[in-house]
Amino acid sequence: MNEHQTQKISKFLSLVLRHQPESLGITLDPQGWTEVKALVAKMRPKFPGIDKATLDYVVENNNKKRFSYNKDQTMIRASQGHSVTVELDYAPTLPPETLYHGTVPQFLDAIRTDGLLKMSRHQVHLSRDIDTAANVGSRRGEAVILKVRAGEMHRDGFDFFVSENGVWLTETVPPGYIIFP
Ligand code: HQG
Repeated sequence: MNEHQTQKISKFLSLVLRHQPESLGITLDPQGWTEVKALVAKMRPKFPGIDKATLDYVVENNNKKRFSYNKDQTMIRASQGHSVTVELDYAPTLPPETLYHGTVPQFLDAIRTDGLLKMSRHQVHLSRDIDTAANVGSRRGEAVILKVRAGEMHRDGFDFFVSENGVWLTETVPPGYIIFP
């Protein structure tokens, strides 16, 4: 399968597994899982020839490992990034002392006032390394990297979760825990 086709399928999976399952006529269970068989069948008109092996390839080779199967590979879900309500059931985890968030200059005033909010997603997305944060920010313009004092937040009672693909998630980051450049 060529790179272009893989990317098209991956983008489509992000859309239906994170944001608009109803657009394909599938449903997600409370933890965000949907049945592989039904998904493949419903994708076939748009992606002729698609089968479970195609999905295996996309799940395995997606650059951010955005999707995962359950144990017996009958169900699939997005590992993070949802705007629909899901309970991802990741266990609260001790974060590193510092996490990073990449954003852009035009949001800084609002972030100074309100902190980091989840906006349309399910949680605020943070990363362990600066490079990832820089990439996330640069999707929208000139990236600005914010440092988040995650260890201190945790000691103050905030919960952190790490998704199956290594993204750190939390409900909100009040401005006092953010170090601005
Ligand atoms: C900003 C992609 C104003 C925030 C990425 C961000 C990531 C505020 C935007 C994942 C704000 C939300 C998530 C406030 C936060 N006022 N703006 N108080 N608080 N913001 O896309 O973190 O490719 O929902 O800085 O790589 O950019 O989809 O979040 O700029 O991992 O897998 O509001 O999405 O992954 O944007 O990106 P997003 P994000 P995927």
